[in-house]
Amino acid sequence: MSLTSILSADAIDSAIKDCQAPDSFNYKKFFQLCGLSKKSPQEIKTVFGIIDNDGNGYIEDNELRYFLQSFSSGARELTDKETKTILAAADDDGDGKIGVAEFQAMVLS
Ligand SMILES: [Ca+2]
Ligand SMILES: [Ca+2]
Repeated sequence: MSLTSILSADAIDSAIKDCQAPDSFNYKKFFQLCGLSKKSPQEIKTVFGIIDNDGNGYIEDNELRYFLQSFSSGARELTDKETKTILAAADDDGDGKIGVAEFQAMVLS
């Protein structure tokens, strides 16, 4: 399963280009630009599974760092500040990682 089966390559491109500068990542804008915020909860779950690289059911710090690269292999890594911002926004139960329901809520927020 690849992301381009859910999102258009063009939309991913423009979402990645919009946050090329370090610390310019805005998750709301990114999910809108790449089209994910218009997808079904099931499709968002599939995308979650791609970002959850080790498949343990959570997106953790180290996977968040490579968040953009899950969408496009040539993209930059997220900065510490950016990963902390995403975690703070998504981690409702405060366990320091993002579960699938938390991810769906963040994307659809
Ligand atoms: Ca994981
Ligand atoms: Ca959590």
